[in-house]
Amino acid sequence: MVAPSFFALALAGLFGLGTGALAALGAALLALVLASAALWRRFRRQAQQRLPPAAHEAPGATRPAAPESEGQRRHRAEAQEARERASALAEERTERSAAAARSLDAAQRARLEAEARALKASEEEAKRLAYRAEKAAEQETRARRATEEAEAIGLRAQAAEQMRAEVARTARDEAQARLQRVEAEAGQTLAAGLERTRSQGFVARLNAILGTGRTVDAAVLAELEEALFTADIGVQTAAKLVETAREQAKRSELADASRVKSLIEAEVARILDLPAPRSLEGGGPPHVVMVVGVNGAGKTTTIGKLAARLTKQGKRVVLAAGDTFRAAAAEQLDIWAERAGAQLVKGAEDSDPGAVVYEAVKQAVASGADVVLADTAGRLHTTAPLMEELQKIRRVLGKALPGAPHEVLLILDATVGQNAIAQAKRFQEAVGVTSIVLTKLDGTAKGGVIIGIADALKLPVSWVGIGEKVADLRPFAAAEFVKALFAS
Ligand SMILES: Nc1nc2c(ncn2[C@@H]2O[C@H](COP(=O)(O)OP(=O)(O)O)[C@@H](O)[C@H]2O)c(=O)[nH]1
Ligand SMILES: [Mg+2]
Repeated sequence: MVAPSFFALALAGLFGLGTGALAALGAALLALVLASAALWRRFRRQAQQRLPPAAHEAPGATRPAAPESEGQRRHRAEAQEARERASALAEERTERSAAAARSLDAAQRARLEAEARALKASEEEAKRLAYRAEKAAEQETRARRATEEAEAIGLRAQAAEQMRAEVARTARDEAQARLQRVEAEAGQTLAAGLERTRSQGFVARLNAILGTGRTVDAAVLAELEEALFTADIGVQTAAKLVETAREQAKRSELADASRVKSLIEAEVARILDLPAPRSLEGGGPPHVVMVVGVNGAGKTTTIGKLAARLTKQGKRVVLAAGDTFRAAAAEQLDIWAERAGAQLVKGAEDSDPGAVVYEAVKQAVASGADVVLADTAGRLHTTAPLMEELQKIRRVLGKALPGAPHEVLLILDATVGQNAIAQAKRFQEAVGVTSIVLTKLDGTAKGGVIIGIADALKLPVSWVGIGEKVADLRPFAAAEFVKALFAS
């Protein structure tokens, strides 16, 4: 558009046109531009109307009508022929009637009139024939349309069926992949998970003192006492173990260090071997588990691991997102639920955790689930309100299902060492813990704390966490644990 304007200006300059003529030229150019824009729009509209129908439309919806069948064509031709005959007969009849009217001879008039009547009858007959042929053609059209419609419905049903099969196949594949993912996560061995406690913690010190083939004399006993008291097993327990060693030293003049070591090992095994209730089964159904512990101890992770374990066994699991203080907590649980194939019940952020766990138990009862795992908040554990909150949740669970919770799992982070013993005391007093899950044993040398907890609180350990994978949550067995811990 710029180029023609320049061109016009140049022309005007060249021929010395006046400003009036220049304005007229500009207006003409503008009109030309507007007209071509309108033409272009019309062309585009027409082109769009000519576009073929979209490919995603339902099958049958855009199918063109099928060409006429042989029968339809024959009936239409018959009708046409009969109509033409009728009109020829009508013409002829009109002529006869006119001739009859003109005739002066009575006999001739009577004959002509009779002929006109006969023609009328034939004409009527031809019209009836035309009508019947048309009707037959029409019926055939309707029948064909019905067949086509039925075919289209069939096609649509077939497409819907294919879609359903595809969705089911995808869901099955996803479930399979999820299972394989969970199975692929083999986890580490117990001994490897306890490596740091064994090589840097109290076992290492024990080995340093008793593993050298020394005779256990007063000096060795003093060393042992110091090592055990500064370990993470708690004062009471340390004293008990030192006493075991001293007894042995007293009994034989030349107490063998390895003998003392195995005595201590046996004593640890005895302390840890508490009668533990069966975990994750026995109550309900559904068996309701309330999971408690301070923030970051590993509650949500442990719930996820337990859920994955249970669903793998074919159990149906409901997770209750009872930690409503942290927005991310429900999300974290959501991911685990998805991964494990468990059902998640959650509320809005800051909603009443009691309401969430109540709803979860009710849904689990209604759907016939096997286990409910209820997550709880762990913040402000040193102030009364959290403990009161947990007591309330406990009561609410009992209201939702008499006898629930059937299990209260206390999650303790092994890395906090002796602090875990104090935590266990508080939770035990407030909500009555049935057993302990000791997490993060893999990341700490303070694994000895498990002995202190079992000894001081007589609380059994049901599970231990030795890593982030599903398989890294192990059912606790005292003998196996002690063997892995003291293995050299
Ligand atoms: N290494 C290791 N990390 C763990 C274990 N259990 C939990 N964790 C991690 O500890 C952190 C806190 O866990 P979370 O479940 O969110 O704690 P919650 O606040 O008690 O729910 C997460 O990063 C977990 O992955 C374990 O046995 N070993
Ligand atoms: Mg959590």
